[in-house]
Amino acid sequence: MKRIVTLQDISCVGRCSITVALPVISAMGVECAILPTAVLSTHTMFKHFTCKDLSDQIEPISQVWEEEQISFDGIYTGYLASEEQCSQVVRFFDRFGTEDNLILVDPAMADNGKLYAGFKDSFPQAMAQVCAKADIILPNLTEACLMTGTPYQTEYDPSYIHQLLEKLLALGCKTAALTGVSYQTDQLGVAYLTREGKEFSYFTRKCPVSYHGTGDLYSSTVLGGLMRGLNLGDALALAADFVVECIEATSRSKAARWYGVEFESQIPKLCSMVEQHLTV
Ligand code: PXL
Repeated sequence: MKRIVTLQDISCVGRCSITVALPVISAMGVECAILPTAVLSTHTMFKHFTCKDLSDQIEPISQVWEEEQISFDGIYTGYLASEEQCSQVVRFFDRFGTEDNLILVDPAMADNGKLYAGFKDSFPQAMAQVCAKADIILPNLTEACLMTGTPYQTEYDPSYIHQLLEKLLALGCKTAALTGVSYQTDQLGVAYLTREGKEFSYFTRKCPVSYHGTGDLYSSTVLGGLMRGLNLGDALALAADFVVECIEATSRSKAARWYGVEFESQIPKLCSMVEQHLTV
């Protein structure tokens, strides 16, 4: 069985970051180790929240893992709480990254043209250093614009997306995949470009509602798919289809909460979607 480690926060309530990555990646048949970077009472969309920074744990935990010769087939990072933490994650990549393992970075820090609460304007530059070391990065349009100094637009054409992907590759990553791409009002999708010039996009129907944490759900599913041996295009497509299933299930649910997507009820479907992809 493949083993990955994810470095991101634990938001105790709110269905994002580790509370999404752990169940989803495990359900996909991949061991999911965690390195919690902070503990929050909830994610930062709530009016009040506590946050205990765990930056000082990254070095000692890494040290012990190194002594124990623990290795990972994948390293996956999401929300990081500070610029200092971005530097620590870069050091972690230098320590545990190898020729054979995969580094996936979701620079979760912004949406709809704005940084999340609590980040300074200089934060995207620190996150760009994390992206520079990745095999695959998965920013949304806002994050891509902030890291590349590109004006954020809500209307654009395929050449704008292509240029944005080129600028993301120039940060240093091997493959850049942009989420939240939409050329038609009823479609939403993902577009990627590799250093070798391979380009691909995949679109699903666009749901009329949106929920918090779907970016984390998307990245976790992509990573699980890649670890199970899917190629990147298939992993991106599987994850997009799964997120749509989760959003639709949430919008049908009378008990749904405002703060996250009800992915739990869709886990059996995820397992069969993975098996279907593997048997094609
Ligand atoms: O979903 C990304 C995310 C993760 N962790 C925390 C967040 C957010 C988004 O707001 O606040 C703590």
